[in-house]
Amino acid sequence: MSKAKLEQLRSELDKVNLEILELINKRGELVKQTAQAKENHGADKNYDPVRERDMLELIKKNNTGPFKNATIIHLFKEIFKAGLELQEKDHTNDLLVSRKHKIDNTIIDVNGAKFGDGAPRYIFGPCAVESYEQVAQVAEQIKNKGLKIIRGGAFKPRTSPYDFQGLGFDGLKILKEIADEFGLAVVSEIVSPSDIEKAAEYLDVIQIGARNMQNFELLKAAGEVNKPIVLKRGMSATVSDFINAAEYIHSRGNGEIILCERGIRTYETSTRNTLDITAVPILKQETHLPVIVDVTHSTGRRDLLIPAAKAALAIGADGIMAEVHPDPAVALSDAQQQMDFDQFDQFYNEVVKK
Ligand SMILES: [Mn+2]
Repeated sequence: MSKAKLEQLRSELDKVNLEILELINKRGELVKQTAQAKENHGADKNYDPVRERDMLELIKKNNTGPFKNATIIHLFKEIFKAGLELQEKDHTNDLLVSRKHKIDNTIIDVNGAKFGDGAPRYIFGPCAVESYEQVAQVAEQIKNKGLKIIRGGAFKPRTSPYDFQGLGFDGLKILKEIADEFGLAVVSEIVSPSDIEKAAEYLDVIQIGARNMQNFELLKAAGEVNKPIVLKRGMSATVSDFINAAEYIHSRGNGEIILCERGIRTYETSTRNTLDITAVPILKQETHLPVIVDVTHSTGRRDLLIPAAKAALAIGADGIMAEVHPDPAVALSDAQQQMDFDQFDQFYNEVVKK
């Protein structure tokens, strides 16, 4: 073969490559348009296995070689897969909670504490509401530090059904009474969709806990109420699961969502959960929502609260949640990890006041 002939073949190959490139991109455009047309018809399923099989059959029937059918099918399946990914990528762009949907940070004002405005915000309080006296003591500590928010659990989803389950609405009433007395806003967890509307009368912020992050009926109910939501990450939820859970709330009209990283379950046993610290900047990049870190439940260790909080703020968290109890040793839940008042002072001096 002459050198000139080889050059000519190579240049033809280059030309064919560019033609294939053009056709693949043309196909990508058509796939996107098809997805759009499907959506307009109310069909939400992008992947249609029957349609894919029909397309592959048609290709096989027309294959004249030199490639074998198996090779051709393999190549086309890759092209189809790339098309599907193109549709999926476009779909995440459409999420209401995504940064692509809204570039500016969502700022959520809770009793003057603006979550997402760039300054760190704090939510402290006991794990569970046990009595008026117990909550009032914590409220006084919070107020004396010039802080604005108290947390406390009235409905406690516990791992064991024999553990303290909380005071329910009686607990919410205690929280409301004390919050009014001390000028604080109240954050508390709701576990049942049917309680949300009634609970909104007592609460300033509704928390959805880790164990309920994929309780979709609860998420929908939270999306229909006119109160900010603290949504905790499920202990086995990926960042994508977490973002989609937030989307459930936003899709029903309530865009005031504070995401709370609270640790995930791993094989590590030296902490109660593993604080997924990089989830914070990922969530900040992927969504426009404020992101806070619960240092109590992620670590499960009092000695790690301060370093974990410092790390969370250093990596870009909009706030910290931590549990404080007048006498943690006798607490009805999470006795191992709540701060007493001396530790609260220390936490305040080292983390909040700086
Ligand atoms: Mn707790």
